Amino acid sequence: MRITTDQIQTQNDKTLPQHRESFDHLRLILERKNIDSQQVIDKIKNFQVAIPSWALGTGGTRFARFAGGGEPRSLKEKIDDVGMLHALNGGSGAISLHIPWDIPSDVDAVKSHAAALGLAFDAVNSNTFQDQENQGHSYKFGSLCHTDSRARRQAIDHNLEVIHYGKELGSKSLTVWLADGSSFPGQMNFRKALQRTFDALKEIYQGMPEDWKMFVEYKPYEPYFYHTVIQDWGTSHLLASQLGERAFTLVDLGHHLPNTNIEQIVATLMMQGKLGGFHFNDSKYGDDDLTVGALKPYQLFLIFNELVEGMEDPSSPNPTPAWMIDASHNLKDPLEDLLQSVEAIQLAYAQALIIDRIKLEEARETNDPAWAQEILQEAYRTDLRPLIAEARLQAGAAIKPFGAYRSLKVRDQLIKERGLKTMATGL
Ligand SMILES: [Mn+2]
Repeated sequence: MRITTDQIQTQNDKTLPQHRESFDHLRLILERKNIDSQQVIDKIKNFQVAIPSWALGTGGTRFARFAGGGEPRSLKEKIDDVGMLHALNGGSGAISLHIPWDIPSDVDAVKSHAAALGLAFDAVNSNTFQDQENQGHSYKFGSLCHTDSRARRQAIDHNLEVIHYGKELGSKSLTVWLADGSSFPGQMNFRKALQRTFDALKEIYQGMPEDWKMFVEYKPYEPYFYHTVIQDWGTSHLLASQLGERAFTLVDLGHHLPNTNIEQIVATLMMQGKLGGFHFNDSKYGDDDLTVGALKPYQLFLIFNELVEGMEDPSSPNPTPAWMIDASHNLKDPLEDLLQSVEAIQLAYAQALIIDRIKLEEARETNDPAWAQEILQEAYRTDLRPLIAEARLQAGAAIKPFGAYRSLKVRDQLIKERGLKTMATGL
């Protein structure tokens, strides 16, 4: 299924007069603050968040999975779904593939299908956190950290195979997230496990093309509950630094213990030029993988404040990070959830772009915390939704993507096309 420009146009016609009124009003408010709204809009239009191929189906918990109906049955249909998201919001112009759930069997067909929908291939993701059928060695006790060199060899070869698929599709980066760890004290030798992981990553790193980047993701616990080999940003940064200049840390918002100051981690990594990838989601307790901005939109704004500072600093050594949504949808329609997530990301980004950075630095230099808070919250509390809508309108997308999605009855159409009891590959 595809959403046509005519359908978008018809939807937009309904809300255009109201949108014009709201946006004109906002533009005046921003003008009074000496903010050029078009400059902000252009940055929003250029900001593309990748959708992972596993996010289009219903996610489960370790207890149950309640399929939602009309789930994509193939990689082609997953690309169709991302294409629809991109048609609606103009901000989801990339897909991040997971291997082996989504092995492209006909590379040329997959490439041209994605290109026709305006989609690029972002980072490719390996999977050594579960055993595949007919796999020679189990990952039950780890992959790159495994005590058995044959299991490590298999995991290294898998990552090299993922790079191979990525190369064919035009990806430029590999994301490595390892579930490796232990659940009981004494089970694993911390030092040996980290050393083995480093040695294996080195081989994978050397197997990447010259223009590729490696993103090393960290996570403090889960699926193992006592220790994780790459538990935090410090360990990831240590590995990335030793691997080489094309290895970076990847920050996943859900991969921190409660109340961690993620914005500070972002600032530190960008200062070192080592923030390579970013996974968006939201959480209350752990790696809850909820809709971005559903719980802590202010924290997201504070994180974007640091991201913008790092990205706008001409002397910053940090490349533009690869952005991806990494969430699971076990209650909502995944496409609706993703539309909400992208909007929350764009809003936080826009809010961070209108912070008066000169005044903020003055407040900091004169040790004036009250004034600093005023400046931050002045930006945060400005309703920029009409500006995001204008960015979408200019990009040929929907003024109100969520409303358009419901009004077009997309899910009903998908159920008609694909059936009620389809099941997307993934978790
Ligand atoms: Mn992640």
